[in-house]
Amino acid sequence: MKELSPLQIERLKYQPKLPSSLSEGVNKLKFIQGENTKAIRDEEQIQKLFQNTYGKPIITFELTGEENVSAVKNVGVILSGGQAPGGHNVIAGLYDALKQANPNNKLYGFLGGPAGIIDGKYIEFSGELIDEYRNTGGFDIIGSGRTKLETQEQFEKSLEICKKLDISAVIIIGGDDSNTNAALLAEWLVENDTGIQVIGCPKTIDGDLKNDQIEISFGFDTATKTYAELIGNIQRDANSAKKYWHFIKIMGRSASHVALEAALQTQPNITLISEEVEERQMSLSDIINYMSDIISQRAAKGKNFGIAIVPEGLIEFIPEMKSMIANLNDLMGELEQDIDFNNATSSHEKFEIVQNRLKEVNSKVFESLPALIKAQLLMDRDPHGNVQVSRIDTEKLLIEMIKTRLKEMKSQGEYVGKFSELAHFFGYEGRCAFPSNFDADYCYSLGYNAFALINFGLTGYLSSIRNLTQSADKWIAGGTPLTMMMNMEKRHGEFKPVIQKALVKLDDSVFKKLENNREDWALNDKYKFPGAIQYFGPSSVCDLTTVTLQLESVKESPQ
Ligand code: FBP
Repeated sequence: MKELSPLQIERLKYQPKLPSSLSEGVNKLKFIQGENTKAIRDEEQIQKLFQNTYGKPIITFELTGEENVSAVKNVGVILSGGQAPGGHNVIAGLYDALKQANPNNKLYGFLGGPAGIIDGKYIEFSGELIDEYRNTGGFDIIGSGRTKLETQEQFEKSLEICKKLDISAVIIIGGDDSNTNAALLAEWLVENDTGIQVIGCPKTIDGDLKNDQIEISFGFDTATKTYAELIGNIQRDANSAKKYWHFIKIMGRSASHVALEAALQTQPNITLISEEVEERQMSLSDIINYMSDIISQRAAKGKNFGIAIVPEGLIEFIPEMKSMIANLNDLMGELEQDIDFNNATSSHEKFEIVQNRLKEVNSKVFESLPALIKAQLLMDRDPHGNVQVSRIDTEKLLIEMIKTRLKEMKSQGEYVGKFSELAHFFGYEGRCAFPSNFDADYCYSLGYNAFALINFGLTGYLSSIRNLTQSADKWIAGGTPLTMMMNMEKRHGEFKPVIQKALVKLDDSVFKKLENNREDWALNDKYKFPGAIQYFGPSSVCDLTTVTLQLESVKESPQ
């Protein structure tokens, strides 16, 4: 018998809230069809690749007085990609809706991510198992993985296991890459006349799976609140001891939504935003100068301490780095086959081979980096071809370069302070936290709604719950066609259909809020202390959504 903490015991009892349209179960729903949709870009190519699932209408559910009878439907679910708080509630919502529709329905969980459906590894969920995981963080109920589901052979194997278990729908809970997989699988299953449906659920702490229809991916709320709590605590410590500069790298593979949200909640001295660095074409030395100037201005006021937030994906947005990493990514495949590279006995030898094979301009950039960063850049890519930025110590790179710059400034009489630094990385600390009330409710609703989409025979849709800054009863449930979010992008050297990542927009109110305040926050200590996520207490604290969602829902310029 597992021992539970007092909070675990209390959270198991929490009853997540549902939109009022879903509150009477899935048998009393009707769906309203919007207009047919188009891909966000490259319409023609996407339409050609998704001939059966392209261009479907947006769906909204409404309550109806009539009761529909649901046929028996077995469903399989996959957790895909990085953990995000609330995944277990998606499964709980799905399970409850499925059993409510017809107690003979069965829910299967594929183990270890998409690999589970390919390898035929699964469990059947029971009510007891689901009850153990309600409102808990993590994906440990069935595990997750990053296998890319895209080949004919993988699809055939998936079909085989679905047939064996009499599964008529598969739910893929994942981010942009995983939902791209969902779209491909949905298309293949229709093309092959299998009758099996595929529905996606928008997951990722990164917050970059969003658009007009998907206001936010789940997990962003809890993860950012967790990081903001930790940053706030560090700010108090820094402001008490007044002796350290804390450099905090914040998770979020490409987009800086997580760093931006955490910064808006805590008001640190420096916040870098990768998208701004790219748009303003800031070189690494521009960034170092910007940060060193703030450090020096604070030192002139006697403040040899501060907080700097660094988004995890920064390195890929610095123009000279971006070009070098793209060149390196293309080279990685060749290097895997390269005898000299594979036989090299020291890192130094490997670096030399890489330098010789990169284009001259990129080679110089690579050469200028510390050995630690060079080695990290040469680590394996993930199955989708992404550099694993969570494993690159960008914050340490910045610290080393700032130290050199401050020395220079000191020698020229431009800096009078003392620089003692500490590096942190907040990522894994937030991905499996107990979901906030928002994420617990949102995820449960996403799962519940996913079954409603299945029940109406839909496929190639993302479960969508909108109007999220309102109370849960006013949330709008429905479905967004996956092809609507797609465009063509280069992956592993080839153009492929993918769901477009939503990056931070510099003309948006969320970034403007930082931009309008950052000078003040840099020199005057305006630290905010959000504290721990509250699960019980006033709704103004417990059910509060993120600053990002609030600002995006208002769409007017903030102060
Ligand atoms: P997803 O896009 O799969 O949700 O993953 C998000 C993320 O947490 C990123 O922020 C991070 O860069 C990456 O996963 C880390 O990957 P891993 O879990 O494989 O270490």
